[in-house]
Amino acid sequence: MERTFLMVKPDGVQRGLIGEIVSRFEKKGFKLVNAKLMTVSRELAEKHYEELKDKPFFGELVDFITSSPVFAMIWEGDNVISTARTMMGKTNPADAAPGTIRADYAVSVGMNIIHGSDSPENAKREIDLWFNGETIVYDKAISKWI
Ligand code: RTP
Ligand code: MG
Repeated sequence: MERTFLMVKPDGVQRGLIGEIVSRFEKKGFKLVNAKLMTVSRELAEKHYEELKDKPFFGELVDFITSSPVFAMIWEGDNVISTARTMMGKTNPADAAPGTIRADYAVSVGMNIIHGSDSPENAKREIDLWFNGETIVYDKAISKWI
């Protein structure tokens, strides 16, 4: 079963959108297998976004992610990596399709509400980085997940 790392960024947490965002993925049929509200160290933010370290906005991006708490999550389900990216919408909310999270709740590329892993390799890397790879097991669940 595929897993991805999603994070409500500081703008989404401060605007009270954690519940709305969790709700969208729950209603879709994905399974939440770990989550935490946390402040982010510069070291963690720089590792998380290391692929972007040469971009002109890297410093601002790290400043933003470390500025205030984020809500970090691991979600599980069929094709959850790409489906979550589709549900999030394009990076720049101005280009995001109506009905996506970024289109519905954001206007700026810097404050675009949510992060989601963009590939199986990055999903594994990010789940290890943020949660030490640990997930919660639903071993007494009454039926198979929908
Ligand atoms: P994310 O990693 O946060 O899920 O976003 P993404 O894959 O859609 O976009 P990515 O290229 O990985 O960029 C990471 C975050 O950097 C900010 N950004 N700012 N000022 C700019 O031109 C610019 N471009 C990207 C965005 O907040 C983006 O989500
Ligand atoms: Mg990205």
